[in-house]
Amino acid sequence: MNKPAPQRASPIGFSGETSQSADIDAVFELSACNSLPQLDAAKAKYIGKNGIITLAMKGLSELAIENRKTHGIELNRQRDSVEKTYAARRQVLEHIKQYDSLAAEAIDVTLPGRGRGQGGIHPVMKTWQRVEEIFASIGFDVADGPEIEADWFNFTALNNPPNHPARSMQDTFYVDMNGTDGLPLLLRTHTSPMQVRYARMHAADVMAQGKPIKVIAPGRTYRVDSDATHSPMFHQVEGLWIAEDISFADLKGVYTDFLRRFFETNELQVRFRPSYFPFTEPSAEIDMKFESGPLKGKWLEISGSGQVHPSVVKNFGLDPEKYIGFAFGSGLERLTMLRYGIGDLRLFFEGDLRFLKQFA
Ligand code: 2NL
Repeated sequence: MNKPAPQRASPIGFSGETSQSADIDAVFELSACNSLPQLDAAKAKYIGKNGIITLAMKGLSELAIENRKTHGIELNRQRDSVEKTYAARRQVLEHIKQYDSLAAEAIDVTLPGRGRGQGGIHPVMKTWQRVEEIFASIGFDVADGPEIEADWFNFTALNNPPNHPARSMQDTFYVDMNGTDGLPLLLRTHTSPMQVRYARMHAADVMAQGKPIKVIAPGRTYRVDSDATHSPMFHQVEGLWIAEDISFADLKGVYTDFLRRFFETNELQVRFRPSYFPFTEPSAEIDMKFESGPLKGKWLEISGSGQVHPSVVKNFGLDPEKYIGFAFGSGLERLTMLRYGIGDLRLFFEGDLRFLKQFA
C-alpha cells in the first residue's frame, strides 16, 4: 500500500494519522522572515485568530473524547514552539533593524570634508610674502600700519607741497572725518606714512645706540585712478635705510640683490635714471634688464627711489646733517606681472578662478 508523501505544510490531522507537525513548518517559515511585518504575518498564519494551529485547537471539541487530551497537549506544544520561534526571530530582526539604522547614521570621520574648495594664495600676496622674506633676510624690519592716514603723515611729512596734484580730490580718496589737525583723513596714497611713523618711533634708538633705520613697509594703497594700467587700490612696498653713512651705492647693492633673488636669476642688470619725487633728492627711477628669458634685452621700469630729502629726515626727528640714507617704492602688482608674465593688471582684481588657480 502506498503511503502518502508527508505534507509538511499541514497541521496535525484530526484523524491522528498525520505525524507531521505544523510547528516545524512554522519554525522554518518564521526563521526565514526578513522583516517584522513579514514575521507578524507568518505568526498570524499559525497562531493568529484564524491560524492553522488556532483552528485546530478550536476543532478539538469535535474529536473523540479519548483523543482530545493528547491532541490538546500536542497543539499547545506546537503553539508554544511557534511563539518561542517568533520571539527569537523578532529579537534578531530588531537587532538587525537597529544595527542598520546605526550604520545608516554613522559618520566616517576619516572621509574628507564635502564641498570645501581648496583656497589659494593670490599671486600679489605671494609676491608680498617673497618680498618680506628677501628683505628680512638682509636685515630689514617689516612695518605695518593704518590705511586711513592723517594728512601730515601722508603728505606734509613727505615734503609734498600744498599745491601738488597728489593732494587734490581728483587724486586722493578723502574720508568724511577730520584728524586731530583738523584736516580730513584720507586713504594713504603710498606706504611712506608708515615709514615716517616707524622712523619717528625709532629715532631715539638711532641717536642713542647708532642703530640704523632699516625697514620695509608693504601694504595696500589707494588713488583715484582706474584704467587698464591703474587700479584704485594697489599694493606697494617701500624701503628705507637711514644711518650715518648710507649711500646710493648701498641702494644699488640692496636693490640689485633683491631683484636677483626675487626673479631667481643673476642674469639681470640694474640702472638708475634721474627723476623727481618731492621726498627724495636726488631722485632716480630704477630700471632693470633681463639678460635671458622672454623679456631679455628690454629695460623695464621697476621702482622709484632716491636719497631721502633733508626735510623728510628732519620730520623723522633726526638731524639731516648727521643722518642720511635712501628710500625706494615699488609696486607689488608690477613685480608680480614681470615675474609671472602677466599682461593685464585687471586680472588681479576680477577674481576669475581660471586665472587664480594657476597660482594655487
Ligand atoms: C614710486 C615712487 C618712491 C619713496 C618712494 C620714500 C619714503 C620715505 C621717504 C622718502 Cl619715508 N621716500 N619713498 C622714495 C622714492 C620713490 O616711490 O613711484 N614708486 C612706484
